[in-house]
Amino acid sequence: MKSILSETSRVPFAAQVEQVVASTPVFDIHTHLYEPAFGELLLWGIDELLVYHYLVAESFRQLDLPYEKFWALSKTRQAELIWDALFIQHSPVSEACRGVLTTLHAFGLDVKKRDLPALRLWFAGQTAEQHITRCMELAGVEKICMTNSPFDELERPVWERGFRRDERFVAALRIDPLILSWPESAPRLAQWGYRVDARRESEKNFSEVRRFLADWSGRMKARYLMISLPPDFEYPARNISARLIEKAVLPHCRESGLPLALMPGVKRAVNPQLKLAGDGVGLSNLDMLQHLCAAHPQNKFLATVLARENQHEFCVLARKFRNLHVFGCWWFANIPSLVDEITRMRLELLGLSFTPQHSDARVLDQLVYKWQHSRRIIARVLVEKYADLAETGWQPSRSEVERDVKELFGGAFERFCGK
Ligand code: RAT
Ligand code: ZN
Repeated sequence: MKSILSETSRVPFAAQVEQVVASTPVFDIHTHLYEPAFGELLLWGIDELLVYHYLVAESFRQLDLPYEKFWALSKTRQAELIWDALFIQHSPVSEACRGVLTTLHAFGLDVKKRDLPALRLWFAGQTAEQHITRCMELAGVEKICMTNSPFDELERPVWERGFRRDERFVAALRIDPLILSWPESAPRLAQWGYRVDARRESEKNFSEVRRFLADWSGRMKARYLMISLPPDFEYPARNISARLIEKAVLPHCRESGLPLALMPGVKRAVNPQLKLAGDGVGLSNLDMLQHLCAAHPQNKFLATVLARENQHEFCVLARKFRNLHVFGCWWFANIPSLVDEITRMRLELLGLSFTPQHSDARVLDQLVYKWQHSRRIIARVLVEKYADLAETGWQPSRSEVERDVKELFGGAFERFCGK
């Protein structure tokens, strides 16, 4: 892979650290990408890059168009409007805009021409299969974890039919609807043959939910289970969400040895007119995470928090609980200024026992920019940390640096999951 790091530093071994960070393959532990068997669910190409929901939110700040009119347009037309509003009428300085350009540039395309039709022409000449290989190579990604939901109407039939797995992709079982919308999810489980009754809480309900989780974990060969949570989520609590976690999800995770990934801080549909782009962030009460880790030492928790103001408390919590693995700078936290601050804080408080980044890519091509941008910052922070050590006379050897970066890029995660 081509080195993406241009900075030379005062530190003699900086170039070596940058080179190791640029070339170490990464396990991307949370994305919204799909393996090829899912066909059109795997998004790629220039129009998908432009209609990414991060850019939709930004473009509405520039457009006067009513929401409904925008949504009634074809994807091609939406992409053109976003291109014009965010790249032509203004300089594309936001992180999500810059990302599109980083990606195109890495493909060898000339961005300065500002020529959308020419870009479309280039993408029209690619196939999904060759594009997967190209994007993974340019990003230095060796394995991709998907986000897989049995509640998704398009995705479920593919799993039910069965298919030959692509070794580059692994699955994570996403269960937001099960936990957060039980009254709507229970009838669906019942329809699928699980004997649950949303009107009455019973041991039978919980054991059937466990059976559902076991069936789907097995079918997907899931690496972990995952839920995103609102800022005010409480645990323990006398509500069905907390009870389902306690009585079904955690026992299933213990039995199967799978971690539970928690992502607190998202306020869903703050502006529903923006659809997928309409979610916001709020400060979470992390007592729930503390209680979960303390009350369930036999369970493994992966977590990332959305609010900047939660990051310090979160790191301190991870120092207290070895059944908690910190990962990624998530969504609104995945901007250079915060990735720098958060990665620095984590190294200072947790050493190398965490996973600094995941891409959250929804469009295949985004792997390229998300990883190029993150690698650059991770390298810069590591160089500084090694430089601080060097002042004491402690010089890291190349193999030590390689070992450390492997830890950060999937090693620590795999070990945590395998324990
Ligand atoms: O980052 C995103 O694309 C968000 O829309 C969410 O998907 C978030 O990452 C999530 O997994 O809930
Ligand atoms: Zn996500």
